[in-house]
Amino acid sequence: MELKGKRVLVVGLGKSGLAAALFLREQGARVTVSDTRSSVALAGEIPALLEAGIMVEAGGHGLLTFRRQDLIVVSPGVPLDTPEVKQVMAFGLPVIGELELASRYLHGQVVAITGSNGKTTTTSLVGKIFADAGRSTQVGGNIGLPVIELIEKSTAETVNVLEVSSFQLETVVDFHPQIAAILNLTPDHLDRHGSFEKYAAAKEKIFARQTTEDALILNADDRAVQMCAGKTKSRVFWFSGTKVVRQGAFVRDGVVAFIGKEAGTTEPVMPVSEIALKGAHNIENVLAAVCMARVAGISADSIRSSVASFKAVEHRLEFVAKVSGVAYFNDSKATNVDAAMKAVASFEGGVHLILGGKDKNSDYAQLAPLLRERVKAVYTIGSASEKIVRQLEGVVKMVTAETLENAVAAAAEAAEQGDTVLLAPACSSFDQFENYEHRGRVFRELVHGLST
Ligand code: UMA
Repeated sequence: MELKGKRVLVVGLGKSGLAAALFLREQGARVTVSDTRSSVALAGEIPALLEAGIMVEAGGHGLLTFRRQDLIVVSPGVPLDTPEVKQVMAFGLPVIGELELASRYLHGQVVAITGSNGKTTTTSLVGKIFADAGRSTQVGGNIGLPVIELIEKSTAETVNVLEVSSFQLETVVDFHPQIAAILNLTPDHLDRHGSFEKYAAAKEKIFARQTTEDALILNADDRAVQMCAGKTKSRVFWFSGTKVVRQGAFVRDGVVAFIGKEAGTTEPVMPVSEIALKGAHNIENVLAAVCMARVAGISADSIRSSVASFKAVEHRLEFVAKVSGVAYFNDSKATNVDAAMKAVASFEGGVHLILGGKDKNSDYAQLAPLLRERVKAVYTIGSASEKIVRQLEGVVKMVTAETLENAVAAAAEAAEQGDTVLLAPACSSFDQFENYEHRGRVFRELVHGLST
C-alpha cells in the first residue's frame, strides 16, 4: 500500500492512534488525527504530533475532516457506528484499524490469539515458549503494545505473537496469521457489537484469510468455537480440558499430551501438577499454547520447562498478599461475567467477591449458582452496582460499597482466616478508573495498606 502523499485520518489518539499517526507520517502520508477529547486533555500528545507535521483535531470529530481523506484508520476503542465513521463508510472510503495497517508492514510469522478470556495470559505464555526455544519473538497487540510498534524490529525470522481483540478484528481485511487460536467465545462487549452473533463474527475474522497451509487452534469444549471448524480452510487443531481430541492437546491421567497428525501417536508434554498457574481455565490456556508451540515445531521438553516457570500475569488472578490469614487476589482483567465466573471457580469457597464498574449490557444473574456455592458476600462498586444488586438480590449477602476502597475495607473486616478476597469485577473500569490496570494497581495498594 503506497502511503506517500496520501491523506490519512487517524481516529482516536490513544496508544494505537499515536503509534499509527507517527508511522503513517514516516511513510510520507499527510496525516490528521481526530479525537473527542479536548486539547487540554491531549496536551501531552499534541506537541510531538505538530512537530512531526501531523494535524490535530481535538474536542470532537468534524464531518468535513473525515470527508477529505484517502484512508481512515480507526483506533480499536472507536465504534464503527460513530456517525462520522458511518458516513464515510457509506461514501465508500476505506476504513481500517491499526491491526490491519500494521500487519501490511510487519515482517515474519504471525501467531494471533483471540477469545473472550485468557488472551493475555496465553499470549504472554506463547511469547515465552517461543523466546525460550530460541526463536526471535515479539509480543504485542491488545496486550498493550500496538502492533505498529513491532514493525521496526521485525525481520523475516521474527515470530510476532499477537493478542487480538474483537475491536481490532472488526476492521481487518488482509490480516493473515499463520497460526491462530480462538480460546473461547462468551458474551462480552455487547454494548459495542450489538449481539453475540456480531461479536462472534468479528472474532472469526482471525481465520478469514487463512489457507490450507495455516493452523487454527480451537477449543473443543466451547460450542461457539467448535462451529468455526466448519468455516475455515486451515488445518484445525483442538484443545480440551475434558476429553481426548483427534488432533491437538488434552489432559489424560494428570498429564498434558499432544497428538499431531504427522506423529499420529500421543506424546506426553508435562504433568498438570507442574503448571504454575491457578484455575481450570488456565489449564485450557496452557493446552492452547501447547498446540501453537507444537504446530510451530517447538519440542515438548522445551515447552514443559517454559510452562513450568511461567507465573500469572499482572491483574489476572494475581496473588497480592495474605493479611491476617486472608488471601487477596487481583483479577481486575475479569471484565466480563464469564471471566468473573472462572475466577470464582478457581476457589473452593470462602470468597468475598468485589463486583462492579461500568456495565456492558451484561447478565449478572448467571453468577448466582456459583455465588451460592462458593461466595460468602458480594461487595459492589461503580455505576453497575444497582443492576448487580437487583439481579443478585437474595443469592448471597450483598454490600453496596460504591468505591473499591470501601469494598476492600468491608471485605477485610468481614473475612475470616482461610477466606479469600477476590477482585473479579465482571465490568469494565472506565467509570472510576483509567483502565483495568489502574483498577488493579489501586486494589494492590489498598491491600498492601491493610498489612501496614
Ligand atoms: N476516541 C475518540 N472517538 C471515539 C472513541 C474514542 O476519539 O468515538 C478516543 C478517546 O478519546 C481516546 C482514544 O480514542 O483518546 C482511545 O483509543 P482506544 O480506546 O482505541 O485506546 P488505545 O489506547 O489505542 O488502546 C487500544 C486498546 N483499547 C481498546 O480496545 C479499548 C487496548 O486494549 C490495546 O492494549 C491498545 O490499543 C494497543 O493495541 C485495551 C482494552 O481494553 C487493553 N481492550 C479491550 C479488552 O481487552 O476487553 C478490547
